[in-house]
Amino acid sequence: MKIFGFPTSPYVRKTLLIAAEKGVEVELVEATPHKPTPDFLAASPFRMMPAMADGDFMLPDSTAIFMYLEAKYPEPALLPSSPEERGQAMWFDEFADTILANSARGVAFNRYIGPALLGLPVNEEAAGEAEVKAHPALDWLEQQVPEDGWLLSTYSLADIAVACCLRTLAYGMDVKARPRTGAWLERAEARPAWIAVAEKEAAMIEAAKASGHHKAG
Ligand SMILES: N[C@@H](CCC(=O)N[C@@H](CS)C(=O)NCC(=O)O)C(=O)O
Repeated sequence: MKIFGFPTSPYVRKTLLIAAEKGVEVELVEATPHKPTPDFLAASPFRMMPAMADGDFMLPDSTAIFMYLEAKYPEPALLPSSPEERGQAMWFDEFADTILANSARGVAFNRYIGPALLGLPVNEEAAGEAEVKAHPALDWLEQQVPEDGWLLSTYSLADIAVACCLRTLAYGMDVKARPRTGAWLERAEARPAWIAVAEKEAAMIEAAKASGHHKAG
């Protein structure tokens, strides 16, 4: 299975992690919305990453890809079984993908991703504005995180989506300052699937820097 994208994106990281948790082998194909290849465009008509190609079947959108993988590879389940927790898992996914991601993007892009990978100057004003918006979301999250274990009764899409977004935010600010959130994130980061994806991400960032792609913008 191919995933198109760049793993500093929380959505791309989310799909890589879901596949890794399920033991599905993935070929990560570097793709950016700015310079889309024909293959990437075929899978993602609106140039958003990630996109997936599983043989001839193509699908964009991290949550759509999650639903596909959960149905195709049901074990280990990444959606809890009760109706209540299923609803909550989708809400955490939505919270991560919209409320949290909106600020993560501004903080991470203006402090790290733009400067390190695209040759852009640090934009502290824009990063600071985004960071102010991140705090209410992080405060709310701190109240949801349990002292031990996961956001819901089992490790699920909820943990994956939120942790992936925090990982992007961490490129530009401290996301472990809140104690429950910090400890929960460290539990998530200790999972073998997370470690494997983090290694892929670090390697792709180093390769992008070394090849000078960032200078070309
Ligand atoms: N709902 C989508 C969001 C994907 C998304 O916004 N991806 C960003 C990268 S982090 C992107 O490709 N943006 C390019 C654009 O907006 O043109 C998902 O879950 O995959």
